[in-house]
Amino acid sequence: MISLLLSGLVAFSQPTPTNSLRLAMTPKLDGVLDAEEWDPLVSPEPFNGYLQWEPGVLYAAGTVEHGKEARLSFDFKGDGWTVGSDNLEVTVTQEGVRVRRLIQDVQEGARWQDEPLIAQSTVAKRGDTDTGWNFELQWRGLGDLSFEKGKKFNVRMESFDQNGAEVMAFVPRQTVPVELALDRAQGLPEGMSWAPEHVVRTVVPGQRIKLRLTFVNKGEDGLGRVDLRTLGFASLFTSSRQQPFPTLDKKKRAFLDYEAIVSKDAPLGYTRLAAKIEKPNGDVATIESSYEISDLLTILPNLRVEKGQTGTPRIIRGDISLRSNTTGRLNGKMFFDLPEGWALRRGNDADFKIYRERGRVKMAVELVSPQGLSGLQAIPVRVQLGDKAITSTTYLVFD
Ligand SMILES: [Ca+2]
Repeated sequence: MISLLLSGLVAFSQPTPTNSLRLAMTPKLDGVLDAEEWDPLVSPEPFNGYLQWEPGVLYAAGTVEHGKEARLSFDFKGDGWTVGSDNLEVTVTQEGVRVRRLIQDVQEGARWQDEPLIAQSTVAKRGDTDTGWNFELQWRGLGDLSFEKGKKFNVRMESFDQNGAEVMAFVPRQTVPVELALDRAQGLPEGMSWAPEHVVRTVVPGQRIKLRLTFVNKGEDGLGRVDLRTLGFASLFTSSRQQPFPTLDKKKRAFLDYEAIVSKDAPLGYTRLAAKIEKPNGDVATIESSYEISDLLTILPNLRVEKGQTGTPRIIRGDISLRSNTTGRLNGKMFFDLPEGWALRRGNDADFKIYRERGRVKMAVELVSPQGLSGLQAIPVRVQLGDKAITSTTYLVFD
């Protein structure tokens, strides 16, 4: 009897995650979980869950057995699964993604509310494995839900029998806290601290980036070699180096520089530097720091749908920041590739020049939608730098 009870408890608890700090890492959404592509969060065998992000986007992945589905529970305020209206359940099956919100109703008690708009803001790719299937999920934050550095929330990842018994809404769920971060360290020796001191975190293929790690070591001496390399898809396109741990200065500080030479064929996206440091006891400490291999220019939209009646033509206003990621000057034009029926009042076919190294310009925008739109709408933005096109799609909710 006791053992039954215990195993029941175990089934409902969530193991401590590998690390609550989740790094910015861009996966390749193809249904295959490649080496160093994903950041493991939980591995209660046989379900393995992964979680990471990049600005504006959360990424999750998992390995699921045959006949099962993955269930991700997000408590965005981290104040308890049955508290507030910030609790979302995302179910990934072989067929699709379902999102529902836990609603606390004073009269009716807890109930589920489907969130089709949020489900629409996700993309899931699946692939077969020997014992089941993988999924890779992209979730673009909309409205109040923004996935940015420093965001903290609670999460639970697990798998269940497909078509299993319906879960009552009010049953509590144990979730673990996570934070969206750019840096983290594991296993640093006692008395040692570190901080990133990077001037920038973006680099264009064909150029180089210097990432500086600073250390203060008030603990024991005798740190051994350091291995510095970029992990994941960019590993083959970036330089790596090994060196002894630098000597501490009088203030017990040391600086470790990684100058990555990024080849022109390097894949775009967030990747990470890993510094592995040999400790006096033979163990290894690891520092990871995310950086972005980016296009020459980053498009940062800040648009909103003005209030109006559902289904009528709506005005979209705001601005689009264009951020140069290069040392050279840039000039080009911005376009909105919208279907017929849209009126592009301001910002379309607009010239810009960025003179300063890594400078930015802000482009004012005003668009008018055709009538009859509702739900999630894609607003595609294109920047032409001569023959080169850089595109970005922002999503707006028409209510
Ligand atoms: Ca993949």
